[in-house]
Amino acid sequence: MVVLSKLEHFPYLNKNCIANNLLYGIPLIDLSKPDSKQLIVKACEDFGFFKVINHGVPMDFIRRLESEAIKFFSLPLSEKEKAGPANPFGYGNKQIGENGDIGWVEYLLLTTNSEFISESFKSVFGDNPDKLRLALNDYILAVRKMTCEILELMAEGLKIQPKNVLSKLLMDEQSDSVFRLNHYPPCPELGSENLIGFGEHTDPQIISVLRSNNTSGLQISLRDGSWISVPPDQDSFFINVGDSLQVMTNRRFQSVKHRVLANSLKSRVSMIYFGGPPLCEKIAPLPCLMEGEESFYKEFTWFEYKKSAYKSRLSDNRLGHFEKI
Ligand code: GA4
Repeated sequence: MVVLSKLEHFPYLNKNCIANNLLYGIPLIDLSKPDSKQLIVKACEDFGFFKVINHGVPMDFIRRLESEAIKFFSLPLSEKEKAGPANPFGYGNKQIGENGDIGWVEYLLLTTNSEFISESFKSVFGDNPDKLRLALNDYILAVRKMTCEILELMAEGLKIQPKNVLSKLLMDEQSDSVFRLNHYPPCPELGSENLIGFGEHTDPQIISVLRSNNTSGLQISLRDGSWISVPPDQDSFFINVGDSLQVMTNRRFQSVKHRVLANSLKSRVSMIYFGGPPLCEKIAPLPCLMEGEESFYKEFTWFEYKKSAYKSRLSDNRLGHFEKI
């Protein structure tokens, strides 16, 4: 009985979610349904996180990128290291960022802006025309398109005009977006202990779009501070509200804290698109959402926020420095 009365407040929870996820499900948004605008807004307010189905990204693009990523991560370490270090872009292993964070993960970090992957890729892999590069190109363009559709539905749900206020930041030639391929190798010695694959953090950008294979590990933090495991689903995407969107909505949405735990038996492969604005863009609450209220934040540009974020540790509260006292 208690469960049912709680669920009434979460209209996006369908039977599928309830079966998958016990008491608190993960909000599920069907992009082909007319009520998705309102449900996206509700999911961002309640969780800063939701799962998307009927997303329109061709399965072939997803499978091709996954299989190329697996081929890359299967190379000998010495080969992979030729594409490193991930500073700012390239191959990284265990070390996350520059400030001492460590995880049970190896990854490729790439920029997606203007000259796009070919340039970023050349600096990482040299001139080698590569199937991975082509797979990345198709995948990122399709995922960016879907992300922009989601941001436009969000703007409509928030009654913001024009509806491309958010999506235009990702479509801008100067958009400072990033792409990440993560590989979490299995860790058989684990036993019942939890090993951190990627420590808890929020994403600094506007929005992040994650797809993984069918290996568990991702957890999100709920508003009460508890952690729940997100059941993996290789056919869906998972959307995170980032710090910048928290500021642009003056905290109506909050960026979601998340982490990844290593799995003792199966390898986890995830691919994440981090949609960011141009470096010179002011990150401030959208005036139409303010209704006479004060901004919780000082004025800053994405460049200033990013610079400060990259000096922080993963679990730091990065927005703290930018709050008005
Ligand atoms: C988290 C989101 C993205 O993965 C990322 C990460 C970045 C990195 O791996 O270099 C950061 C992290 C992320 C936030 C704080 C800083 C920077 C590691 C770190 C300790 C690419 C990003 O944009 O911010």
